[in-house]
Amino acid sequence: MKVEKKYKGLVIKKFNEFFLVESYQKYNSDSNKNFLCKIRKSVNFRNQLVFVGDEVILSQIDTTRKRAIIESLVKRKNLLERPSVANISNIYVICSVQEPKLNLSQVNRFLISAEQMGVEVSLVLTKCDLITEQKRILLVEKFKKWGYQAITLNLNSPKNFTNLMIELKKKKCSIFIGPSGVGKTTLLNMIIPGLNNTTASVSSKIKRGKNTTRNVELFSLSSKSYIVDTPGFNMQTLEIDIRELPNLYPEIYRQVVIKGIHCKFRNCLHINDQGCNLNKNFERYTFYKEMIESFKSHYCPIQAD
Ligand SMILES: Nc1nc2c(ncn2[C@@H]2O[C@H](COP(=O)(O)OP(=O)(O)OP(=O)(O)O)[C@@H](O)[C@H]2O)c(=O)[nH]1
Ligand SMILES: [Mg+2]
Ligand SMILES: [Zn+2]
Repeated sequence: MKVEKKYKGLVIKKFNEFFLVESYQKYNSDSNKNFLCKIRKSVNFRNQLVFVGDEVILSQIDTTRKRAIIESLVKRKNLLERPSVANISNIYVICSVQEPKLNLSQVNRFLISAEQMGVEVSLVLTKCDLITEQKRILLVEKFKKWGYQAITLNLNSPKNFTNLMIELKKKKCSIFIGPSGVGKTTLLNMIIPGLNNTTASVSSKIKRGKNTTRNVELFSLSSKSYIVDTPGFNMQTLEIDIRELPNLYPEIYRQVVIKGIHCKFRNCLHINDQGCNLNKNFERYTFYKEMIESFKSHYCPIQAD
């Protein structure tokens, strides 16, 4: 049956030139609200410009065959690159404490890349059943100093999963990012009953994940809440405006914005700069400094008024 009206929907999956769109519209008693869609040819946006997480307007709706055409794109709030996902409200950086081993420099890079999006960032430490309680507490203390209240998960303790699930249900669209093999899909399977997405054990040879998840897909947790599972990736390059970097470290941001410290130069990068008043006595300062130095930019600080 063809419907004349236009529906608004959410892109939940993308493959080749097709998009799976969940319609917001309720019709009849049909519980399947998903439509297989293509983009209208005459529209002046190209295929690659519609991403998972985008809201779209559907036309030429065939409710029997579950087909429709994407007529236009609703203005998006943000776009995460690598993997490309639109309209994210929360980022969960997922890292395991063992198998693969926790790599602090990598956690730092994931957090910085997440902070760049300007949305709420949370840190989740998985596989805490593989370390002692004492070690777990030390890690929580460490990340508190980094500015994050780490959520620690243990496969043998469902309580933490339940708490996280309650939290996720309050968020609009959360994304799980982190290296391969840390347990992103395992977590998703526990949160969404009956999902049963493929997971795989970490390679015993190379002690790394096997890149089990291949696609970006949005899963519904409740009618107003979604989660995106992503393929694990080890971030190599970060593209950040050097002047933005101090704002992406809570340890620096808090000193500048909350405590109101002033350096001699406006936009001071806090690297041996003359007249810098930042308290550099925090663990991640070395990472920060290395990151600044790795961006080969000819940056000139601007003198404060
Ligand atoms: N011991 C322990 N193992 C876990 C835990 N969470 C996940 N695992 C195991 O870790 C392995 C990798 O889990 P996945 O969920 O496939 O990891 P992933 O992050 O989705 O990996 P990619 O899809 O490759 O990015 C599986 O064998 C899981 O059973 C945990 O809390 N404790
Ligand atoms: Mg996975
Ligand atoms: Zn400074």
